Order: sequence, then structure tokens, then C-alpha cells
Amino acid sequence: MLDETIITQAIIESYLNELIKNLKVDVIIAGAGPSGLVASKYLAEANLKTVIFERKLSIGGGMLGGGMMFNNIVVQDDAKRIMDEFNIKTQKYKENYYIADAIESVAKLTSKAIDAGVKIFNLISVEDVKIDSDFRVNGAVINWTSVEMAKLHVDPMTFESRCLVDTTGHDASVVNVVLKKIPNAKLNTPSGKIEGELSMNAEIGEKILLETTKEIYPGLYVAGMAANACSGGQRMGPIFGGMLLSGEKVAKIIIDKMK
Ligand code: 48F
Repeated sequence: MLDETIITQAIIESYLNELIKNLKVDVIIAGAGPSGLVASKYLAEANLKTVIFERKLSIGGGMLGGGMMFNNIVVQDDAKRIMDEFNIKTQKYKENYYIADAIESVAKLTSKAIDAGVKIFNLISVEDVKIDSDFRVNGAVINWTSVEMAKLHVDPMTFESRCLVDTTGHDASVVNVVLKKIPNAKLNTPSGKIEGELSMNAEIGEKILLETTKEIYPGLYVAGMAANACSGGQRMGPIFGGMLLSGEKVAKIIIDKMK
């Protein structure tokens, strides 16, 4: 005999318990694309309590669609070791170019992050940041994506963290909110504002990404495409090594700072 009430109660109770367990964490990551997933695994392995809020139903961001929906991805030599660490199969295409299946890549990034202890909540958007009295970021203000989509007037709720990572991709949506809502916010960029992403150059974009991955505002870090969008880096299309290395780098910066 299966009892629908028990099924419903099991879901509601366990979900709420998970939410409550994550009310106060070390690191909140906005966006479960490749850079956010990689960062989360390394942070959790360093015993930092890490949670990801992902706006969409699906996990993986732009990695899932490969290039123009041909869903294979390319990685270069520098990042091959990270593919190996996540147990993602790669095939050498030419010197310095490896291909991998986009779906396998997302599945394994996700699975290894979860195995390391990361909690991922999908269908939830980070719509604002929490700040302390010195305007340092120390949490995320979140709401159901469906509320955002329907433009319902429903107040969000707040989750506290020692720091927040914006891995929301091209939109850099959390950094944008900080600029808009914190008076005189000055980013760690040449102009103190968002420089904006530059047109495609895979070679430069991938290299510069390791410099643009950083603490961009007190308590707020950027990685992945959001980092290049903030600091005026080139876009790079469906080569993903930089995203993996950027996720690894932001985790290292945070671990060094927090330990
Ligand atoms: O865009 P996305 O994959 O970010 P990434 O890790 O990787 C970029 C590449 O996919 C690709 C590229 C490679 O050369 O340029 O574009 O930098 O994933 C970003 C994730 O963040 C979610 C969004 O749904 C996506 O899954 N997201 C965006 N805004 C929010 C958010 C938000 N405000 N709150 C929560 N999630």
C-alpha cells in the first residue's frame, strides 16, 4: 500500500529540513554552470559548507548545449587534469584539443560536487545580496524562479554566508545588483564598474579569465564568464577549460582567505 499523504509529507519535510540546514553556510554560489560546480566541489572538499542556488530547472548552464547545440565540448591541455579528476572521459582530437560529451561532463561535475558535500537547490534565483553594516556582502537574498518569472509581489528570504560567489555567466547578475543597490559600490575592476564582455577571442579570453577570477567586491567573488564580463575579458565560446580552471581558482582564493 502506498500512501500519497506520506509521499507528500516526506518531500515537504525533508526539503524544509535541507533548507533550514543551509540557512547559514560558509559559501553561497549563485549559478550551477561549469565554473560554479567545479568551485563548489573544491570548497566542500576543504570542509567549507557550500550551497549552490540555480535559477533554472536544469543544472550545467551553457555547458549542456555544447557549441550551437552540437553537444560536445572542447577542453585544452591545461584543464585536462580537471576533467580527469572528475572522471570525465576525453578524447584527444589534435595536439592541445580534447573533446568530451557535454551531458557526461555536466552529470559528472554535478555528481562529484554532490559527493563532496555540496547542496544544490534548483529553481531558486539569487535576486539580491545581504550586507553588513560596512556594506560587505555576507549572504544571498533568494526567491523561487517562478515568482520572478510571474513577476509576483512576493518577498524573498535570506541565507547567510561568509562569502558569495557569482558564477551566473554572461549576465553577472549578482555583481549587477551590488552595483545598482549599494551606494558608491566600487568593484575591483579598472573603472570600478562592470567593464562588459568583449567579442570572441578564445586564446585571450581563456588566458585572461584566470586574472579576472577574483574577489570583485568585499565578500563577493566572481568566476567563469561572469568574471570576464565584469573585467572586460573576451568571450570564448564552447571551449570549457577556462571555466574549469576559473572554478578551481576561485575556490583556492576563498580557501586561502578562510582557513
Ligand atoms: O552560463 P553558465 O554556464 O556559467 P559559467 O560557469 O560557464 C559559461 C559557459 O557555459 C559558456 C562559455 C564557455 O566559454 O562562455 O557560456 O560561467 O551558467 C550560469 C548559471 O547561472 C544560473 C543560470 O541559470 C546558469 O545555469 N543563473 C543565472 N543567474 C542566476 C543564476 C541567479 N541570479 N541566481 C541563480 N542562478
